[in-house]
Amino acid sequence: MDPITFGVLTISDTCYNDRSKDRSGPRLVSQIMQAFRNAQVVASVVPDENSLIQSELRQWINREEVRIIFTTGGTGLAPRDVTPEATKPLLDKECPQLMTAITLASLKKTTFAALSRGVCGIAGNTLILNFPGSEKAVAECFGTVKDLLPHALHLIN
Ligand code: MTE
Ligand code: CU1
Repeated sequence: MDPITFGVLTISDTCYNDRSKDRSGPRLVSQIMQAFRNAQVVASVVPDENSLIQSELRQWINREEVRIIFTTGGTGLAPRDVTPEATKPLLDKECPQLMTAITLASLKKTTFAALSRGVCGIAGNTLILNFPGSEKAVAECFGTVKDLLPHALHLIN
């Protein structure tokens, strides 16, 4: 795969208030660097606020070199969990089977995977995937999709 830039967006009130509590974001960054030689990564932390999530996502979507964005957190059932609602309006196309693949693999690890509402889709030339917020979950979800990503990007453009 050609060198590309990944975005890793941690979405969590707790991590926004204390960056040292963010374990899933750094875990994703290290997994990306291990899996993709020459990968560049931009990473950021935002609270569980629709408008702040969307403005960060939009900035990355508008950058030509950012081809894949992983979000982590805010996919569950709590009142403040709004990651899917913030992501969906930005998508040109949804990729529901990508999330089905993630969910199927996740359910083999834990039934609690049924409590994630994350979405996947394409915005411009960028593929966006909502992962849950735990370090364990992002490791599992990244492992499920990593081999699909080069072909997915090839198809997007
Ligand atoms: N998916 C995987 N693969 N592994 C996990 O441990 N945890 C689940 C689920 N998905 C989990 C998972 C749990 S316990 C919750 S509450 C939901 O993701 C939502 O997590 P979030 O609110 O942090 O996004
Ligand atoms: Cu949970």
